[in-house]
Amino acid sequence: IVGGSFTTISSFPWQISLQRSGSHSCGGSIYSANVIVTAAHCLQNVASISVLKVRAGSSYWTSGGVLLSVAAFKNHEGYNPSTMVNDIAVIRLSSSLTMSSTIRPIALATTAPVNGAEATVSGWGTVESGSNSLPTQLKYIDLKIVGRTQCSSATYGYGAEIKATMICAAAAGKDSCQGDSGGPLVSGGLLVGVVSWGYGCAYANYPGVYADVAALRSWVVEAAESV
Ligand code: 4AZ
Repeated sequence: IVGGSFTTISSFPWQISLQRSGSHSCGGSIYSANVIVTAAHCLQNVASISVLKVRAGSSYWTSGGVLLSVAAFKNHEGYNPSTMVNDIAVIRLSSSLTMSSTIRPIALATTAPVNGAEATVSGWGTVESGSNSLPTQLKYIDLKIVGRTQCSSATYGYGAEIKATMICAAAAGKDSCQGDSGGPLVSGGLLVGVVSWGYGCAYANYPGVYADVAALRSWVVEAAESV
């Protein structure tokens, strides 16, 4: 998270840290007691499912809360790593989470947020473009939704790279960044986006790009039942 503030998990109890071989690699959101929503690109080239862990209920990716194993995951069948279309996945945990003030699911948006709506993104990702160190404590920023039509317009640098299952969000000097991928973009108390990609982080005219949860909602609901 670039330009963000430290926070605690009680304010973002749906946030999890997806870890690979003991290191934080991506964010994710609690969908139900045993299902996590994250980005498909976070699960590329997983050699063995045994290296994956999910930490829930902690403000720190390094310790606290609970650390669970992964029983299975499913990437969207239409995920395309070249275009980043349909960059969404579900993970089934090996045991169920116990809900508390620091662990709870977030509901999926049914309609895309309107252009200009306020939205909040959280994560343990890098605090500047190109950095290779992660903060240990959770951070967040408030952004404004940039609708798909606006995000692909000449106002910004992406043009036709913005596809039907993507939305954007931006604010001056603030952005999600590497290590925030898979994590939650929340507006009106609903999960509206999953951190997906961008040209660097917090560069002018290049908003962060998110998987549009409303557009992908029916896939998530079905995949959560069958993963
Ligand atoms: C990344 O490298 C990444 N500014 C994630 C999010 C954004 C950029 C890059 C959005 O995983």
